[in-house]
Amino acid sequence: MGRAEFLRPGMVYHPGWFDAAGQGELLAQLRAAVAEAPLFTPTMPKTGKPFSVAMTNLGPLGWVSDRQGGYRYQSTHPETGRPWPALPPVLLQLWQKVSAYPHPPEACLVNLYRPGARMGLHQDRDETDFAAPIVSVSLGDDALFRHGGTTRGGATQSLRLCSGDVLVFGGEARLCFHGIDRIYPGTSTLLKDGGRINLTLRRVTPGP
Ligand code: MD3
Ligand code: FE
Repeated sequence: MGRAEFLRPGMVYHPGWFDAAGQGELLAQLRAAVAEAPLFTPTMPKTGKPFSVAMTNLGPLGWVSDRQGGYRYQSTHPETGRPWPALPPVLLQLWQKVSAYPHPPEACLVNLYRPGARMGLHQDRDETDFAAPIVSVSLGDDALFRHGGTTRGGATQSLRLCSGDVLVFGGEARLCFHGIDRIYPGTSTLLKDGGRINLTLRRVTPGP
């Protein structure tokens, strides 16, 4: 586990938070969860254009998007109609250690990037609680992550994320523009078919 670095106000980087054994345990738990809540391909509101990233969720709420309903959180999987699997203790413990927030996360969005997948610059604003941070975990192949300020079109900085890295976005970084420009195939052996998984732990509603 490396030292924490502050990359912009509210944004804390913990390189190598999870070692190889910790990454393997997390991946085994994710595989079990994906067996219950299969990956789905969200589509854009209005246009119905598919995302290049496949997704699923863990926890009481999950983020989904489709042409008809747009971006939203809901308690059930959009295809199976079943509740999302529980958040594993290791992720609840991570949140307790790095978030400085008194209530647990309600959602863990799981993003799977196969080679060529990307995520354009965006803000995360579908939650009603912006006081809580968002905590991200990277697994698998390296990725080029880009982050900027809270207005579109401002200067951005890039950071190459590696398997096991953790990022925390609180304060003014909670509403920063961010995205994934590219995946570097073959840079990790964690996923047998390659690719990258990103987890984001989120508080969706204000705490009780
Ligand atoms: C900064 N995911 O799921 S993780 C997302 O790697 C998302 O899959 C990217 O953007 C990924 O919404 C980036 C880093 C991240 C995630 C959420 C944030 C940075 C954030 C929310 C607010 C501010
Ligand atoms: Fe995001």
